[in-house]
Amino acid sequence: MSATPSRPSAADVPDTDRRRVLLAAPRGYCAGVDRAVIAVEQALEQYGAPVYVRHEIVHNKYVVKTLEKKGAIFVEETSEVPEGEIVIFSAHGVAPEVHKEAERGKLATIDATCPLVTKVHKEAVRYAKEDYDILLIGHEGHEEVIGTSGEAPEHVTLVDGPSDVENVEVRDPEKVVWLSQTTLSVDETMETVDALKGRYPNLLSPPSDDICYATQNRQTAIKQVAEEADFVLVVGSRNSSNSVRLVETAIAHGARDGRLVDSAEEIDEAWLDGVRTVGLSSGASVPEVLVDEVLEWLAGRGWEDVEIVQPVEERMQFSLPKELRKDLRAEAKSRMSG
Ligand code: 0K2
Ligand code: SF4
Repeated sequence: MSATPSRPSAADVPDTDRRRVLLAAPRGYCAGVDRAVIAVEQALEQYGAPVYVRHEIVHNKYVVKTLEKKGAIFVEETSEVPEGEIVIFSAHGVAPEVHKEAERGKLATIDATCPLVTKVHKEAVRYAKEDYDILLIGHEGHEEVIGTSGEAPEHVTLVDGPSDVENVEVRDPEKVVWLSQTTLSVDETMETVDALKGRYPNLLSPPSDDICYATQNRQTAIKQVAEEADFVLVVGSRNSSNSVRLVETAIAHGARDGRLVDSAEEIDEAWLDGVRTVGLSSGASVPEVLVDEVLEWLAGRGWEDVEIVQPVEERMQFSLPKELRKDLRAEAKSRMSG
């Protein structure tokens, strides 16, 4: 008598063959992004369209498009904003010169710079006053680095990763401090700092971490996910430093591969050939709706089983920019007549 082969039921599928998603937490919006996006929405409600925003309020295509539909106009320079209008500065911060330009252009401003970026600006001002050479670890051309450097251009030298350390020159090796962009890889930054300390043993460190809590927490979570994930998807835009860092961190911590996608539409099914466990996270500028769409996309292809991996709790909140409590239209008009 020959045995009839029976199809395995779900309960028979060995754990190692299960298709599952490891969903990192915390992920998505941080307190600084939430505050900046709400600031634009509230300005539109309070003053009506248009409201100008200098630079992408946060580095996310979907957020920018959604706010554009509501009446926000994104520009790269304050000189593009008509006299007497309202302009919002992005979460990444601006150099003092930009505030002066806005004043010269008779603009009313709302500063949506994240308070944790402002903290780094203040550190730059303080160390410049004490005549330190400031080694700012960050990515060349990134909006935040441009803003922070602008606080003390004559004191700041940009250090773009460990390989840039050999190019650094300082006036006095005994009077050097390092600061950093808030959205870097924690591990790579420590490598850069170690290399700098090799050259300047008395290098001073910032009084508290410049890489912010949100960047650190998202990297901690993706590291844990990457230990078990074959493949990692990170939702975020290409110009979002913290989002790009999440893919790199995942690959450095065990994921075989990983990709950054703006939305579910960009996922290529071929990436998931032979993949059992997909890791999923999103950058600090990414609304949760985009993660939900990726989860739906995965569920439709057999990855229905979702486990949350949350090594750290997060509860930070910031109050809205104080300028939203004033009548800015009236203020701008009086500037024009004054
Ligand atoms: O990660 P990035 O600094 O490129 O910026 P976003 O993607 O907009 O994330 C928010 C961070 C803004 C300031 O730190
Ligand atoms: Fe602020 Fe950090 Fe968010 Fe940047 S990533 S906006 S520094 S909380």
